[in-house]
Amino acid sequence: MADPQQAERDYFSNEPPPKDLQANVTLAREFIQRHGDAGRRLVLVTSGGTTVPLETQTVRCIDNFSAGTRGATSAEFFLRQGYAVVFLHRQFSLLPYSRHYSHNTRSFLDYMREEDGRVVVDEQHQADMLHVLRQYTNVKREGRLLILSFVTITEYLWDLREVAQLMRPLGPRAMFYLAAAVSDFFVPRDRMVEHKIQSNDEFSQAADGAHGTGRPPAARTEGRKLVIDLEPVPKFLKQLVDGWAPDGIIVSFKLETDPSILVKKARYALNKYSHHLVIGNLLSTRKWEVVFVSRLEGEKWIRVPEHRRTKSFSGVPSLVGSADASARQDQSEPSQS
Ligand code: PAZ
Repeated sequence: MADPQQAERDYFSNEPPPKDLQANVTLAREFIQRHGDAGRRLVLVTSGGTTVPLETQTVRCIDNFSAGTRGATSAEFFLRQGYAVVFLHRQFSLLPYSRHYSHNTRSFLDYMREEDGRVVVDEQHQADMLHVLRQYTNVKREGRLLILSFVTITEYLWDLREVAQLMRPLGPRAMFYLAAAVSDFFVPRDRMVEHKIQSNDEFSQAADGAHGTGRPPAARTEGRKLVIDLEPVPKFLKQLVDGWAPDGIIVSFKLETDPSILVKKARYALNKYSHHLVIGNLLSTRKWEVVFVSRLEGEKWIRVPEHRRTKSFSGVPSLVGSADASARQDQSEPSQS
């Protein structure tokens, strides 16, 4: 089996950092230091899906499913518990607080009307919006939410590594809550074609020798077929647990579609990486049930009662991966229909 440290060195020496990495690191360093000095608990919440670009000048990519609902909702709950939150999310996926009014079947403009030349919120939404706005304003005033974004798997991993290393001195006051849907496969930079992959042979780029490697590009046309030959992304959870933040509290998520393997795979991840908690969920039921798998408590299912499931408004789950989520939701979630 490949040495994880060597795999890390290879990955980060081959895959270039995102353009905004230094800017993100500067913001994160100040944020972590400020809250660390104040004795506050910090959580890095990752959210949304990573993309795998097929071309350097990317027209096409492979995406991982996730709207960012779990991450954005969970971030709100951490903030309510007094945490400072670094919210590392897929660009344009759901954000804490604004999620209540975005990515909906209705536009945020539908909550408002014009009155005497001014914009006002409709009466029926006043209470809910005020509730959300107050939470958001408090968090903003206290500077407890730092929002960073990624698009590709490589951007995600660079940001994760840098932020985790900055959080390392906080020890167990630092939590990592890894709800992002991260690709297991990718196109290495030295096997990526520069330009848009052509469907017409006449315009195709050289089918072999990508970047002088002698190996064919990982995504290419052969005849009229698109052939995609991805490589595995190194398992960075191992590096996070052992190297980047060895004293941090680490919570990973496991998404499956086959119910018969969910718990097995969650247990496997827990044993393999020796972190604190794996939260398993199935694609089809993730909005109302999750399973917590930990060494201390074994396997524990948390479900939103059936009569409450239909209550959540579109795009917002009833369950965010917290033991008393449904109870707390009573007090905290706006009740839109
Ligand atoms: O963002 P969302 O609420 O639509 O979905 C959340 C989720 C299913 C992506 C998350 O709960 C999760 O399981 N993340 C880890 C996915 C993975 O196994 O890589």
